[in-house]
Parts: sequence; C-alpha cells; structure tokens
Amino acid sequence: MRKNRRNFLFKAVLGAFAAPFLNVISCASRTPENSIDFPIVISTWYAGLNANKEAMRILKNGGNSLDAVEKGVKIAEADAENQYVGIGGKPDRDGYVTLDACIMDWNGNAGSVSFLQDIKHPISVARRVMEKTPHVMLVGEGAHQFALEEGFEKVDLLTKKSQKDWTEWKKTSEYKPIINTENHDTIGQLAIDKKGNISGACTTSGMAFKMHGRVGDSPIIGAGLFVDNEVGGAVATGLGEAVLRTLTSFLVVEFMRDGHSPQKACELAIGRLVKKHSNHKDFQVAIIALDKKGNYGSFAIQKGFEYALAHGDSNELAEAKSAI
Ligand code: SD4
Repeated sequence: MRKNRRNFLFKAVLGAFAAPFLNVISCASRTPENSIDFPIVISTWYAGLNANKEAMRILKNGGNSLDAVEKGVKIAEADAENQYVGIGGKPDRDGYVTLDACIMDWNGNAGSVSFLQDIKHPISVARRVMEKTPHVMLVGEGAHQFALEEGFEKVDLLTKKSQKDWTEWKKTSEYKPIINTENHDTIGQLAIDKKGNISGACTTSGMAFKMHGRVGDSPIIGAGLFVDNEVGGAVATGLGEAVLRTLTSFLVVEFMRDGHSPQKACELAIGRLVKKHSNHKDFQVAIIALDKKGNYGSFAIQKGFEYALAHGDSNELAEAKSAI
C-alpha cells in the first residue's frame, strides 16, 4: 500500500493542480445533447484507484453499475494492509473491529449493515439485505446471523498491525477524529454504467477507537450515500457525526435536483455543514458526487482529501478543493 501510495503521489500532485480545470472542462463540454463517455467511476481516497480499476473492468465488459460498485469496494475490503475498511480495519476502543456498509442502485433499492463483526465483505452482506430481505438495514448480531445464513465465512478481522496500533493508542486513550490523507476510514464509490444507470457503495470500519457500539454515517442511506437515478449520486467520508446531523449525501443530490452542478452541490452541502458546526476546523468531511450526465464534483472542509476518477482509459487521483 505504501508503495502504491508513493507511485500515485506524483499523479496526486498533478491532480491537485488539474482538478479544478478538469471539472471546468467536464461541466462545459457535457451538455444533454453531447454523447457522453460513460462508463465513469469515482471513489474516495487513494484506495479508490484499485477499486475503480475493478469497477471499470466490469463496466467496460458491459456489466451494470451495481455489480461494479460492489466488486470495486470489495478490493479495498479485502486488503488487510489498509486499516480503514474490512479486514485490517482499526478496532474500537475495546479492541473490536466493527463494520458499516451500504449500497444503493438505480431503482432506488438500498441495503445496509451496521456494527457487523467477523465478516470480511460487509458490502456484499448489505447487497443481500437489499435483494433477499424485506428490509433496508440489519445491525449487529442480526446482521451477523444473516451473513452466516447466506454462506459468508466467519473471519477474525483484527490484524497484528491494527492490534499493535490499538495497544499503542490505549497508552493515552486520546480520541481525536482528525481525518486526512494518512488517516481515514472509508471507501465510497459511485458508478455510471453504459446504459447511464447510477449505483453507489460505501464501506468502512468506522472511526478508529470509537466507542463500542458507535455507528457513523457510512451505513445510513442519505448520510454516507444517496443515489437517485433521475439526478445523480453522492458519497461522504469524514466525521460521521457531522454528516449524520446534516444528511450530506441526500442534500447534495437534492441540490443537484435543483439544477446545481455536482461541484456546486458539494460546495453548498459542505457550506451547510460548516455553518452548523462551529468546531468544523477540528475535523474533516469530504464529499464526491456524480450527476446523470456524467459531470462530477468534490469538496471538503479541509485540504488533503483525495478522490480517484476513472473514465475512458484514465484512472487518476486528484485533490479536492476545500472550504478552509
Ligand atoms: C465514520 N465516515 O465512521 C466514517 C469515517 C470516515 O474517513 O469516513 N473516515 O464516521
């Protein structure tokens, strides 16, 4: 992962300068009359690059956006080296790795799991909740039982590395949710397939060293993720409590429904969040969005939020603009 990180640093720096212009080009050149170069995938953070690669492979072979986002984020979930999602995720303050995930498709179907333990792929369990139950959300023991019934294996998710970090953290037990390039806990992904259908996925081990039982925004439809195929989709990352208080992803989609570009919608939603949180300088929240026409946007409270954008043959990391 560190090697990947170094490899992409150069592109990230390039992307930081190019991103605003890319957005301008994207918005200006894509009108409803233009033919649009679907498929497109956009993901949070640098793990999004590998996740995009997998999602794009599926989309280019004619697969749909739901399969793409599920399989895309599974790459990050399965990577024991990253410490923010699936196996290898940092534990809560009692030493338990607890996972949150949700998924949403172009028909408005949604599935979610939360406070799930010992299962490697929460996003796939969320999809099964969506497709095989009359419910949208299962949590804790019930979600775990459902996963086992569906054939998922029980796996110990706490790696030696994360256990060591937890032991170290316990020396001070200081809980400081500063999230940035080197310290974050989530992958969110949005995709448009060749037919123009949008799906999204969001999966996380949640804030490192959170209270046992704490659930963030990532499994909450409308907070961590929202998709409306008539308009577009959005995914959030950062301090879940702030996102929960302002339903950031839903808000971005509603701003797009009102005619704003994805970029402007992200800026307005982060602006709302900032206004409602006088302590916003102490934490990070970032958002990515994609609209029906293939325009994209991203915005964060603080500098340092990176997203990965894939379309055509390109898959690149860029730094989002920020409020402060
Ligand atoms: C949470 N939103 O559990 C997640 C954390 C996150 O980068 O996105 N960190 O609050």
